[in-house]
Amino acid sequence: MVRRRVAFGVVVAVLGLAFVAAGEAAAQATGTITGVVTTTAAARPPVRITTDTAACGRQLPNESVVVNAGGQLANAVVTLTGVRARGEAPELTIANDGCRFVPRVQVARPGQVVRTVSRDTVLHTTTAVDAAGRQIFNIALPVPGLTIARPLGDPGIVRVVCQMHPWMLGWLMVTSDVSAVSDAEGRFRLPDVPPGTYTLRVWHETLGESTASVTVRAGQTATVAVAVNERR
Ligand SMILES: [Cu+2]
Repeated sequence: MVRRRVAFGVVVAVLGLAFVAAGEAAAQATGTITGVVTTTAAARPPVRITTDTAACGRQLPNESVVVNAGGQLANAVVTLTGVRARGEAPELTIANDGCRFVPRVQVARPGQVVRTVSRDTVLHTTTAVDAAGRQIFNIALPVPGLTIARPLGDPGIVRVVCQMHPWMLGWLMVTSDVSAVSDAEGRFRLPDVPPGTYTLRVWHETLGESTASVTVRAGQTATVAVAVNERR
């Protein structure tokens, strides 16, 4: 009887190890895509400010194209069309900060709640508009520190505007797909991608769209360079 119990225990332990091994194999069965978005487009001249200059200053950086000296493009949205993002989406905040929306460009999941806050002493609105021109929400932020949360809707590109300051502009790419925004050096990283060959789609607010093909192998990092140039 004792021997039988011991044997049973050993079988359970072996089965347990097999499950752990299978779990690890599943976790490792994905790869990562990293890359850089580049452009031949030049940075734009600063925006001249004529209202609320006490709070906003007389000029602000023009973020419609944010490119460094090496031609590396920030604020481009990289999406792996048809590959669903895994895990929880990171929390999302749009700050009215220095009379700009910070961050300028973000990715979001359908229905995700976005928080918006003001860090300025002037009245701002955070007004989200979908591609068809319909308002998703319109929030007035009269005082610094006030935070308000609202849900986003269906997939698509959402424009964020301030009704007080026409130069203020932000973007949300609402998608269930694996996606990321390029950083100040144009870099992006897409983890947890199942092996396969994909079309990587890159969207930029003024330069338009571009695609690149990339092949992902389990446990490996695929590197891809993609250019988004001005339409002629
Ligand atoms: Cu504003």
